[in-house]
Amino acid sequence: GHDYMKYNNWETINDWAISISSANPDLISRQVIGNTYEGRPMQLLTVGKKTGSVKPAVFMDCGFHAREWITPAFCQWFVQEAVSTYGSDAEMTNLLDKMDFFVLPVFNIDGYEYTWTRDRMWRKTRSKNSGSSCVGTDPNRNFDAGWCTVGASSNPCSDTYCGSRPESEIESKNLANFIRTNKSIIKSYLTVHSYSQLLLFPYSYKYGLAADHSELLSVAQGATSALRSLYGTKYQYGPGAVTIYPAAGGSDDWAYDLGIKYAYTFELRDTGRYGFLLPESEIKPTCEETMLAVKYIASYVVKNL
Ligand code: 0X9
Ligand code: ZN
Ligand code: ZN
Repeated sequence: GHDYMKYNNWETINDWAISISSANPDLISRQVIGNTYEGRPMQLLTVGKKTGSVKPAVFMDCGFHAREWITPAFCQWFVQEAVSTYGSDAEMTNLLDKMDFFVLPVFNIDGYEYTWTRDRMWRKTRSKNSGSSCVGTDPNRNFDAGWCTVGASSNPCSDTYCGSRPESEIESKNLANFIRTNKSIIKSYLTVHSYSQLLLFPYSYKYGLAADHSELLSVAQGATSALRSLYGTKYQYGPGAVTIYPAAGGSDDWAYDLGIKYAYTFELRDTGRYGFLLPESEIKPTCEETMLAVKYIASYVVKNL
């Protein structure tokens, strides 16, 4: 069964998405933004008080890279914490009254399922590549942002294969189509990865600074200090190219260049002791501290509309 303090497989997460939305009809609605390559439904939850008017929104996805299991756990935690603290936590109540969170708990569902059944360290999608026996594309090299120019490979056997063209992956296309359609209301794009304890913002496909660099930097500083306030977990922050490595085709840079200013990539715990194999005992503290950073960014966004 479903447990917020354990890693849940795709079937359990899918059932959870359906049941938590039907149990909270005033706060959650659910839609499928498309199917994956292998035909699984990409469930998107809209979390926010239903007011009858159009609200600004934060889009957040988890599970881009299949083996980063703490990240779907965080998206599930976020949804549960949102509905259970609405009406008691003043900050969450204000956020859900004034905005919506679009939450995609698992982006790369086929890859995630593969890590449960075949190969725990799988990263990419599970699509076939023509002319190669190697499977999958790195979805975070597959977006139209300096596509395949740096930090990405054109070899289908590479873990950072950029795909045959931007949005060659149906999962990328489904996400990009949803964001393009809702671009006027989406004020922030958050994409959750692991591991390394970083909060990254554009650019990663080039060294040049984003037009909003100083504001992105100061919001990142605020968010990481909120995160650290709970258990002392230290996060580094800065533009992706200089803080982690140059890498083109990421969804954060793509969203930013589309006009979504507050575009951030989280790299959750840890710094390498367990890496992708983060023990289940760290799910709760990781999620609780990350909540503070996400709430900080969202509160900044609502104050600065
Ligand atoms: O390389 C990535 O896609 C991310 N790191 S991970 O270890 N989770 O694979 C970092 C992404 C930073 N943003 C861009 N490169 N656009
Ligand atoms: Zn990742
Ligand atoms: Zn909590």
